[in-house]
Amino acid sequence: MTFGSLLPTYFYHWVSSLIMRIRESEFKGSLRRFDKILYLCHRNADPDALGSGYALQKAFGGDLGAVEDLSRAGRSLISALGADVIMNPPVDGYDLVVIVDASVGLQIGNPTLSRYAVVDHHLDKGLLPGAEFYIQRSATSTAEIVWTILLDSEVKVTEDMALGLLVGTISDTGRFRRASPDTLRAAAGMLDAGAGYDQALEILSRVPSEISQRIAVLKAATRAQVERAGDWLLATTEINAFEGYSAMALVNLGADVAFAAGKHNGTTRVSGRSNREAVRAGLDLSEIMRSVAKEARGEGGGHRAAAALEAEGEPKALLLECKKRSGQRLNGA
Ligand SMILES: [Mn+2]
Repeated sequence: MTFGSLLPTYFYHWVSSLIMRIRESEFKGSLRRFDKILYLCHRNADPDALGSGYALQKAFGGDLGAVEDLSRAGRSLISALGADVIMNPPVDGYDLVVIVDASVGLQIGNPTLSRYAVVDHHLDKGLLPGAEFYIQRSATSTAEIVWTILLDSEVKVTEDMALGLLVGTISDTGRFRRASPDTLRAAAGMLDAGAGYDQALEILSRVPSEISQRIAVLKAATRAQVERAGDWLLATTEINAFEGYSAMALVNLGADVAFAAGKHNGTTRVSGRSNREAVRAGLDLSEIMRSVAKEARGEGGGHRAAAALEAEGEPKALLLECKKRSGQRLNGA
């Protein structure tokens, strides 16, 4: 009988999880056993995941991949960096998969992984027990952990690597609202390495870059009608393209709730957006869109603060109905 078989399983897992946990300075050495490496980002990959994965890929070699899709800001970062991201990469084609910015299998689509590592700032246990090694500690972003890995490995950090990490840091800290002293020290290092703060903010900007989009949004604003319902400002507008952007722009200009409607091949599309205060007051645009659409032989849904519908009927009538129900909801009727 071996000594190991006398130990309860959970104790064995606890001990082995301690062994697998490594420091940032040990990351480079831990990769040495593996040839083909994939840095894998979670679903709807954000700038923290992609910027971190990109910097690791550039520093130590390998491929960068993501599951299902990229977030809007993630896409914007990838095009600024000119990075290649393999969507839904075949994980069994790699000797090691390094999961970046996630610790739970579901977030990476539960693939069957043979050998993998984790680098993350979320504190879920999920994937840790089966990992070859991992770095997991509380930090305001994974980018900060990766920054320390690069410094400890004495890697030459290029401008692009620093920019990716800076955008990740800015977006995960809510533009430094949740920054710690460590966050700001890391960000200063990224700036020293050549990342531009203005460029990082531009990558995260929600202002549409296409001229057609900007024209549509400006037209939507000049045509907007604003109504006051109690303490709430409700805006409606008609525009035959970029309804979602237009509604969002009206909220950014000061409306609590905004709806933009346009006609597309005989059906009308309405997009709605609201600010946080309206959601906190109980507004649920997905429910409003669903109910308005149902009465107009259409379909609607989405999220509480962002929803849309497509239905039969004139834009004006549908906008009026959306606005009326929002006002009633916000004023407790
Ligand atoms: Mn993150």
